[in-house]
Amino acid sequence: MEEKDIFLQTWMKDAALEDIYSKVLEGKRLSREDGIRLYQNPNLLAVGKLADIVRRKKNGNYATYVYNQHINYSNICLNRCRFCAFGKDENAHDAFELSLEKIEEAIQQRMQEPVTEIHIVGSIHPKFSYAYYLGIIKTVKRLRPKAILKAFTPVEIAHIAKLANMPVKDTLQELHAAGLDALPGGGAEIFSHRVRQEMCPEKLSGEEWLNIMKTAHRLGIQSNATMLYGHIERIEEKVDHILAIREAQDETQGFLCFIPLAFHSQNTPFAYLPTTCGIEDLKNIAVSRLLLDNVLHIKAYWIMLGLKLAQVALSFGADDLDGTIFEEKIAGMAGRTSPDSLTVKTLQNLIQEAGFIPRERNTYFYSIKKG
Ligand code: V47
Repeated sequence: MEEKDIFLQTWMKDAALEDIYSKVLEGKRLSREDGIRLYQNPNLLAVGKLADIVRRKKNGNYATYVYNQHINYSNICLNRCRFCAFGKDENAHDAFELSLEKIEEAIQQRMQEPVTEIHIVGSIHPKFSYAYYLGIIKTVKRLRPKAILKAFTPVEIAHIAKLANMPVKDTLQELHAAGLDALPGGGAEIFSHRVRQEMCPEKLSGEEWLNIMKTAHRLGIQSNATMLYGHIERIEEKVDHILAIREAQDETQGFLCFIPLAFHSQNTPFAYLPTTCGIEDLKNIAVSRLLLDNVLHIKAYWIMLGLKLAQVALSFGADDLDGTIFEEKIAGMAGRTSPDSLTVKTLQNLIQEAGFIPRERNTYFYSIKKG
């Protein structure tokens, strides 16, 4: 055995992770109990090292970013989830809604830039019609025919299907035909019924969220998946959430990446909760990487993690930083301290300084070669 292997073996033994280390080396699937133990293990560096082994097997020395533009079409929301500082009543002073002309303006403002992905999410608006949602898709595709449109979480898709008076499958099919390319991973929160009752009782259930994603995948619409942590959830609930994604992925292979989202509590009834700490953030990235053997990419979403921690997360299992963004309102309204847009140069520097090779990717994680 080489000296470095002996060192690793001893380290993992000291951290009481020797058996999980063996599974990782053999490429064996980790169990629910393994997931709970990893979360409970106080040796963050050892857990991170395990995640890094998997990350390097799957994604080598590369870390990616995307040239994207986020647009939020409205924050006027019928659901009013308790953890969300973004959603507002119609008459709130900071409520907003974008007409199709305003969405066009937002896209026009960036037309000189090589945006490859447009990410659009909003709210469960009380008045917008099905035609409005189709209008968003058509507007984006008219102005930016080559960009990939990633829009509408399963929560919005369920609402749009009601407006269209059609089953979800037919609605997705129509939206896809109109130009919707992929779905973002939002709205998943934590699938646990207990947590949802407390935090977002009006929202789609975890099962419904998963079913809509699986339906989309079967129609050829790929998506991301998220998990919101750092509030009232328990370790077991996070592990079960991640394993539910893993199970769905076994069925459809439609998830492109997984994004653990750090909860920001300001301007919510949960403002008494402290901001997540770095240890917790890195743990969530690392455990997700280790449990999700069938999801190729883990995103360290710098908006929620902050730039410095997102950069460190690249050595704890993450292989993507998301992108240029331009305008972010969801965490922005909940006390985010990071900026809301980054240049490609900054993204590349963050990746390089972390010891990885930066690569621009598109929504589907295909490399974009320049020049
Ligand atoms: O679903 C809401 C979360 C999500 C708060 O798919 C909050 O590429 C923290 O899903 N503190 C929306 N989080 C964001 C999202 C996303 C972002 C970037 C990329 C992708 C992708 C998806 O944000 C919501 C919810 O889980 N959220 N409120 C909050 N106060």
